[in-house]
Amino acid sequence: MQTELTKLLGISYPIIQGGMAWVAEYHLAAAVSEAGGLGIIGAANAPAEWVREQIHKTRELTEKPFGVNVMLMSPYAEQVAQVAAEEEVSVVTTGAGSPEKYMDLWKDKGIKVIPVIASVALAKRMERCGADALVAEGCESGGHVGESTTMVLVPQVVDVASIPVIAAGGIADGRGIAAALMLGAAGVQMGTRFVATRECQVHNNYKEKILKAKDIDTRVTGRSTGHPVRTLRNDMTKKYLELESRGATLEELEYLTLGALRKAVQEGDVKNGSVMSGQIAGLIKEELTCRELMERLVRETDALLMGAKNHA
Ligand code: TUI
Repeated sequence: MQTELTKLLGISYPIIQGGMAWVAEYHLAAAVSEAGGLGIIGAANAPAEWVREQIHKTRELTEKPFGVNVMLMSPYAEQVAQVAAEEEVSVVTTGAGSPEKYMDLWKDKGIKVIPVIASVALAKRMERCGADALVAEGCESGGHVGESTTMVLVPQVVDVASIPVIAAGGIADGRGIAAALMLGAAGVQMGTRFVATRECQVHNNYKEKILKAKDIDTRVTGRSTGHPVRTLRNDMTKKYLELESRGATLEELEYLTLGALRKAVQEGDVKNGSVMSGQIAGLIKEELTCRELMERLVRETDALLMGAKNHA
């Protein structure tokens, strides 16, 4: 399973964990890195000092490389960007915007910068301004989504990029990983699959909702506001989508989602909270430790790649 990505990052397997808001904290990040992938702390809307503390706590649990995801719409993005540089984390990934203005700050510290992008145009811009790799994230993913699916986005990004491309969105097993590699990706990023792991600290109701989800159970809210977000369907999405179709104001809609992710992740309110999840939740049937999961993913992928070789 050695690829350009494992070489670039100094990791054993080309599998990175998504920097999920409220979910990707130090227990999970350290466990993924210890299992041979790349763990990532999701800064989301958290203050910079919380992020610094998370970095220190991760370092107490692992000596392996890990990363920080900077959510560019956060009011603290600037300070979080500074903390990532000061702490000289191995990798920074970014989401929900363009990280151009922070590029030199990170590159000067030797940090590998991997923007998450959802379009070919942004992929080109990111390579031009010095990105080391790209995560091409299809709209099957959970949270803030773009327009194109993974199947459509990844090969088009691969065709214009000369840096490694990491596929994300809709991947949760060896079949997905092998398919991503066939599309030209050098690795994958998975989010939802890592939520259903033992080391992930989300409320048990959140994990159960993912394990029980069926193929058609996600919804995208906020298309009308320009902030489309994919979550598992519940009372909140029902109300939101009704209001949205009636042309509700931004204030009314924001009221419904205010603090909704925290409510689901920490309080386990999966009825009124925002249970961000990718469409692949329907495929996920059991909670595993990160090490069990990683071993299974590698075994499944290797078997498929071996089969492809024997057929050639
Ligand atoms: O960022 C994500 N996923 C996220 S961020 C997040 S926190 C949040 N919660 C509620 C509302 C909004 C955010 C939850 N999930 N994925 C990476 C990603 N980035 N997907 C799409 C994009 C993206 C979108 C627009 C990247 C850049 C962009 O515009 C760039 C420009 O041209 O300025």
